[in-house]
Amino acid sequence: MPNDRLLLLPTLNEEAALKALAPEIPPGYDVLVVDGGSTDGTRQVAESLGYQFIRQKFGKGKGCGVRTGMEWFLASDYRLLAMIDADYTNDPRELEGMITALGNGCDIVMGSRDKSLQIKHLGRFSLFINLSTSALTSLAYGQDLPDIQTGYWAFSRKAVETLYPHLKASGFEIEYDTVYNSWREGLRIGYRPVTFRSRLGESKFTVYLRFKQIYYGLTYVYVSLALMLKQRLNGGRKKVK
Ligand SMILES: Nc1nc2c(ncn2[C@@H]2O[C@H](COP(=O)(O)OP(=O)(O)OP(=O)(O)O)[C@@H](O)[C@H]2O)c(=O)[nH]1
Ligand SMILES: [Mg+2]
Repeated sequence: MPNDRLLLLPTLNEEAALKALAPEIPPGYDVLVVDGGSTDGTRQVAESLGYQFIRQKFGKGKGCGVRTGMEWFLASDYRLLAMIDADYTNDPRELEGMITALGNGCDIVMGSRDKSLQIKHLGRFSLFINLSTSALTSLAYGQDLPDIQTGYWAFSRKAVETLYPHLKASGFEIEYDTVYNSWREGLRIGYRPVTFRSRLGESKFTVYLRFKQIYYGLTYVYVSLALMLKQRLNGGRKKVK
C-alpha cells in the first residue's frame, strides 16, 4: 500500500542536516524537499535518498517554500502533511506522537519545543520573543499556543485545503500566518511537547530577518487582538470575517 503521509522539508543549504535526519525518519512517510535555491549538495543528497525534490515558487524565503509544499500536497493524494525544519533541530522520531495528537480531534498539531533547550540553542532573547508573542496570540485566540515559532507541524488534508488559499507569508513569519488563518477559519489547533536540538550547518536567520520576524509577530498579535475584541463586541462568533 502506498504511503498516505507526506513529510515536507523546507531547505536552504541543508546538505549536512538532510544526511543526518534521513536515518531518523520513520517508515510510512514519503519525503518532499522544497528548496529555496541551495548552492550546496542539498539536491544531490535529497535525490540520492529517494526524496522528491522541487524548487519553491512565489519568491524568496521559507514561507514561499512552505506554501509551494502545500500546493504540491494538494495536487497529490496524501492524507496527512507533516513538516519539520530540515536543519536537524526537530527530531522526526517524534512524528508518531504528532500524528496521534492529530487523530484526537485536531486539524493541526504544533510541536511545542522544550523551553530549556530553546534557551540552550537559541538564547534567552529568542525565547522571550517567542514566549511573549505566543502568550499574546493565545490570549487573542482563546487557546493555548505555547510555541508559535515552532517549525514542527502536522496538518490534516482538510486543514491544508482550508488554510492554503489564505497564506501570504514569504519568510519566517509563515508560522504566525498559519496560526492566524487557522484561527480565522475555525480550525482546531492542538500542540504536543517535542525536543529541540542544536542545528547542523549555517543559520539562515540573519539579524535583519530576526527583526523582520519580530515586526511581523507584533503585527499579527495586534491584528489578532483587534479581531478578538471585534468578535467579543459582535457577540462571540467563532469564525471572524
Ligand atoms: N525552502 C526554503 N527553506 C528555507 C528558506 N530559508 C530557510 N529555510 C529552511 O527553513 C528551516 C528553518 O530555517 P533556519 O535557518 O533553521 O531558521 P530558524 O530555525 O528560524 O533559525 P536557526 O535554527 O537559529 O538558524 C530550515 O530547514 C531552513 O533550511 C528558504 O528561503 N526557502
Ligand atoms: Mg532552525
